Amino acid sequence: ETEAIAAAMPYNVNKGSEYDAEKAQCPMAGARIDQPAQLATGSTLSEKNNNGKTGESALPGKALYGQLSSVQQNDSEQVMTTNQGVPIADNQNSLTAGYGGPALLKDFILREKITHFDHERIPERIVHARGSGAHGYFECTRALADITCATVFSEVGKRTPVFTRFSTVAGERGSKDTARDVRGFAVKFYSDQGNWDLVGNNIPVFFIQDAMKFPDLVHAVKPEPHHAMPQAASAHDTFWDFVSLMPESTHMLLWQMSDRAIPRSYRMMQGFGVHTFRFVNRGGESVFVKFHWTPKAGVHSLLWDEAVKISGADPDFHRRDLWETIESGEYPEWELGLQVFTQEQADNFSFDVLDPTKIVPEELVPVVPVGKLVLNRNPDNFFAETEQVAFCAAHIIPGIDFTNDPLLAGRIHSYVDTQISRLGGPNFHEIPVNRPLNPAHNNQRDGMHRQTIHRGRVSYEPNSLGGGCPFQAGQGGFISFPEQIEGPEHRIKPEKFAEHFLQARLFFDSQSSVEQQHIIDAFVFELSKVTVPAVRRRTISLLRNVSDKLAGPIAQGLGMPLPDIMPSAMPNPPQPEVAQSEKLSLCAFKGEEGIKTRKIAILVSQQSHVGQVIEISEKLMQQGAVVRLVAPHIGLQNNPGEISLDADASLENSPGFLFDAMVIADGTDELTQLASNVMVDDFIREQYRHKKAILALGAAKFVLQKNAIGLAEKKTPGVLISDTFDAATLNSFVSAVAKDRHFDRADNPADQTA
Ligand code: HDE
Repeated sequence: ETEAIAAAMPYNVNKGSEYDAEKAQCPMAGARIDQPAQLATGSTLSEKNNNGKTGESALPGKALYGQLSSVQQNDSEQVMTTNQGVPIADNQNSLTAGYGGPALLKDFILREKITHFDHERIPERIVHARGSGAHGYFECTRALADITCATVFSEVGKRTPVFTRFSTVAGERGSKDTARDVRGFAVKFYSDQGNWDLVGNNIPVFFIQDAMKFPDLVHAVKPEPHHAMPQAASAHDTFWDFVSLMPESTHMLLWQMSDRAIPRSYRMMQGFGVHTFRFVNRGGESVFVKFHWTPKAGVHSLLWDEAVKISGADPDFHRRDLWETIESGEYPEWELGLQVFTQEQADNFSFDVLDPTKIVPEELVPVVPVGKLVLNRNPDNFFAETEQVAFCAAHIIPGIDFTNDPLLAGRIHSYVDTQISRLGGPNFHEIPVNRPLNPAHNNQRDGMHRQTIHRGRVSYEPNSLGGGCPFQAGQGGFISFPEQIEGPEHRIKPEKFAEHFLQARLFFDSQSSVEQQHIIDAFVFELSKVTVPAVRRRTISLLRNVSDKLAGPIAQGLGMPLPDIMPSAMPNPPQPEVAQSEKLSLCAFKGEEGIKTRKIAILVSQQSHVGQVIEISEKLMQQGAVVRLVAPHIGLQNNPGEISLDADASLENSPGFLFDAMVIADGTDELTQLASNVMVDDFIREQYRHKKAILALGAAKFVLQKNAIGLAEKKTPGVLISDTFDAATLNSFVSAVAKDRHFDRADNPADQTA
């Protein structure tokens, strides 16, 4: 019988972490699972380059996985020792004088252990403290040697190892994943010209135009200093006080209030370099470039109500999602696209391309795909890799250069500086995850935590005692683009920086009506948490510059009259080139992956038809979905006369809002066990309210009748009720899940017309 039960359990070869008991098991304490060969090479540069340089892309050093594995520790079958390697006889009892006597100061074993423990934490990142990372590779799909000498782009098919970290901005290290916030999207390319960090966000613009304002912005959005509240939220007085006094933040505010700020998954969001950068080719010619990452899985978001609830049930929602999908072999993938344009084009735009509160609409400069990013390996140790990884906007390589964006200038300074206090000194580049694959050779010496043992007596240049080494790379090294600069020193910005509203309006006008409503709702929610009426008023008077279609409903939602419009710094702005841009709406990024990696709950009980449950699970898993059996309790659902189903999850530990869709299979006795369960009612209501697909088979219609205000009696978009589970039912359900949300559904089941 045990075999029969085992055979009946859902099994999905592609979902190791979810279902394959063997793969899901933790390795024996201390043991290390070696990467399969194709994984290791997938994320490394060509092995044949390891023995000396054979061309541009030759890397004298080891590939990244080799670099990290050389410091991996395998404790299996080892005796426990102190940090000095002294074997420890007893790890349970401290040394005392006599039985029950005082502990002794000379217990160096206890003291070493406690001292190390006392210092286990390092300061968290001042912003972007909460995050998750993964290893992978970047593959060039379009050679760009004509416009950049960055060898990452030198030839089609070339792979460069990467480490990527996604993050929220405002919350502390232990805060929830689903806060309304900007997401960091930072990629470290371990290129053969040294490390290049593209430290971007999932929103293409920023709040401020100048680094000078960054500490103010961060102080305003972080928990208020007197009582340290609220955590991971912008919905409070100080944030709105600041931004309502900073009209340049208006464009960013619209993005932040849009569904972009509550992504469904890190795997389902875009990334942007934000600033305009430069590409420079071998001849020293330069073009401007903007970086866009677009996920293959499409761009998908949560609903606010869902985000709030998820943060309670699973604060690690995004971290878990990233980890589990990579473990299961469904490697997330993004396309890198570039907008490339010239100085002459830039001069003629109605906005300044060096202003980080502006995008370059795709109607003006199309995005051209040039590569792909694949994340295929989870870190072995969160602290050693994800926490200690040090991204830096100043880490660029030959072929890439900065522009005079005044926000970027401050970033070039800030990142190295912050690592010095966060990682304890200037040698953080020696931490394995930060080490370049192209080894560092210079005369920098000493400092806290130095690992490298430099040999010889020469640590200066020029020298003759060391044979002149290390020597300058000359034309092969990094050469700054020789931009002509003239004019006086002053604290003034170019004129176009004074226009703050046209692109905010462009963004709003480019959204679907559902997205516009979500933006309005988000403003209403955030401002309803602001306790000072003058701040609410000022924000709305600012937003009137964008559109009264935005400001009006917000004022209404807050029960206040529409205030006067805030005077703008540029009363006669230039005519914008575009009034609507398709790619600003999430509707443009549905993705092509169908139900792949989507989480589907099948609600089961002792009354469920086991055969049908197994059939549904198999069919959905064949299409790449992650299926979980959710029951009133976990474990075996003893069904008299049938094989028992083994439930993965309970209604209590896995509520409906954690899933993308739900199924209730057919069963006996009108499925009374589910129909009478109040948690099933919650489950259905939330799936309904969050506009997700619902499939009810056979007797499941009684569950829908009894719950959720008689859903079975109504024809509701995305709710499928069928007596049988045949190919047509499966197909309709799969398209309903792939559609993601059914916004044509009433918010309240009672309002759904029959
Ligand atoms: Fe950052 N930012 N930032 N930032 N930023 C940091 O660096 C800073 C900005 C971004 O996963 C810090 O190592 C200044 C824009 C990401 O480790 C710090 C300014 C964009 C991450 C810092 C900005 C970003 C950071 C904190 C304005 C999008 C997380 C810890 C001049 C293009 C990287 C650290 C990771 C982190 C400074 C503005 C993205 C303090 C001064 C614009 C993704 O150095």
